[in-house]
Amino acid sequence: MAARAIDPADFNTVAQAFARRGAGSCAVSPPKNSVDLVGVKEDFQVRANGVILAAKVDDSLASCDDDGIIDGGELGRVELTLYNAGAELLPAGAIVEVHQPDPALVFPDGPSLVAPALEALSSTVLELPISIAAIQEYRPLTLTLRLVTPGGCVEFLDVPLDTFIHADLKPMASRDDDLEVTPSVWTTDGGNAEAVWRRSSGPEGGFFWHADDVGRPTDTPSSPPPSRSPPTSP
Ligand SMILES: [Ca+2]
Ligand SMILES: [Ca+2]
Repeated sequence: MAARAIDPADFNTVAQAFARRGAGSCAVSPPKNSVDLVGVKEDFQVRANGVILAAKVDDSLASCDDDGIIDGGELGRVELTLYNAGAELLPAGAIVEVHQPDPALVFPDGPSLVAPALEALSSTVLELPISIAAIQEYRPLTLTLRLVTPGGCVEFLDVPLDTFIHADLKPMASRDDDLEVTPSVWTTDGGNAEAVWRRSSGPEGGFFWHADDVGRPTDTPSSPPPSRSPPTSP
């Protein structure tokens, strides 16, 4: 990334040199602590590599209560960040779709979109309008965002996106923070904390705080709010 920022020609030369040695755009490293390199996947090509960096669902296109959650009668969007982690131009035509969507979801423009061309090591934000059919109760659900890129490293890439629909947020209504809604009362601190900690979701559903192993020493705590003792009796 630094080489490309200084001179794209140098970047291409470096990328080609890495690819000749098996570290092409689709190469996969072995586990960080591996001592036998088992798990490494070599690639001898320089190409594009589209990935979904982040995604969320909100009610921002036509909201009744501005709580960020899609309720009946509102129009929201799936917003996602598409990133080209490869060293070649990602040509226009990558497709992002909500794969096998829940019947409660409605997509006014269809459940998929076509991405524009994307330069190497650059990103773009895409959005897909979404609403819900007439339902009466709160529901958690998981969307599967499927990315298919022309000539991509894999046939398709699935990214789960946990969300919930038809709910109302009541700030300060609970003494507990189970991380299911935002904002969380937990805070992060320290250098580059936003690159280490993030609110994430898992295969079993539900949200939690996750810290990436960034491969270097960090001092970036995630902290609960200060505890408050009940007033003492005289
Ligand atoms: Ca709403
Ligand atoms: Ca609501």
